[in-house]
Amino acid sequence: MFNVILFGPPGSGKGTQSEKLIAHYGVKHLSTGDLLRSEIAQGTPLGLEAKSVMDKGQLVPDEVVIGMISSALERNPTVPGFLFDGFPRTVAQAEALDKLLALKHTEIGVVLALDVSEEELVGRLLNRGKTSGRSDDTNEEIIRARIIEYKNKTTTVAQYYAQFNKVVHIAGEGSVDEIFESLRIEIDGRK
Ligand code: B4P
Repeated sequence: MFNVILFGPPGSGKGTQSEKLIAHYGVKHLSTGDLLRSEIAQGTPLGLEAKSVMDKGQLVPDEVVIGMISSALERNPTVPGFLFDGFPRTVAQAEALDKLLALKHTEIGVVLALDVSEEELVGRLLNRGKTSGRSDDTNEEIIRARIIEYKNKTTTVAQYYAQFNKVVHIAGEGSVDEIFESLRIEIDGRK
């Protein structure tokens, strides 16, 4: 089993590249953003709580997302690997993930970090907001709050995995296919 974390700020291309990686490698995609939006769409109590936090550009509490990932791992015992997209976003989430994977006698193979400038991120997300129907993409203030939340709470996740030499930085600007090619080379070199 080879497990990958796709890491980067909001709008860096995690969701976009995940689609290509799933098609190429057949891995199981676990996006906490998608899982949370599904709870919101179903109007569950968890979804209602998450929506109020996400609409401010803030992170949903660790215990909520760790619980969602733990259940998702249990539901998929036989996949060839997991692709974590938008998770972990805090060091507490990263430590919890390592423990969950250790229980399954596996670990993170590589953390692929997409580097994109702040102005490019804001432009991409405002552009997506025109059609996505996502309330957290339509307001520049909320988008910038998400980027600040990333800098304050999520960049430390890369430092956490760097101590195990698992982080590779990838230029996240350019065509979607060029970026996918860079990701593919890194994964194939480590599997
Ligand atoms: P997520 O759903 O994870 O979404 P994201 O970070 O906004 O976007 P992503 O990075 O996947 O988007 P992409 O670049 O592909 O999180 C949303 C919210 O959920 C968070 O703010 C938080 O509140 C909550 N949440 C999620 N996980 C959590 C966790 N673990 N803990 C706590 N809270 C959590 O797409 C952006 C746009 O760029 C698209 O329009 C795309 O077409 C475009 N694009 C992509 N690649 C491009 C390229 N190469 N060139 C030009 N445009 C490109």
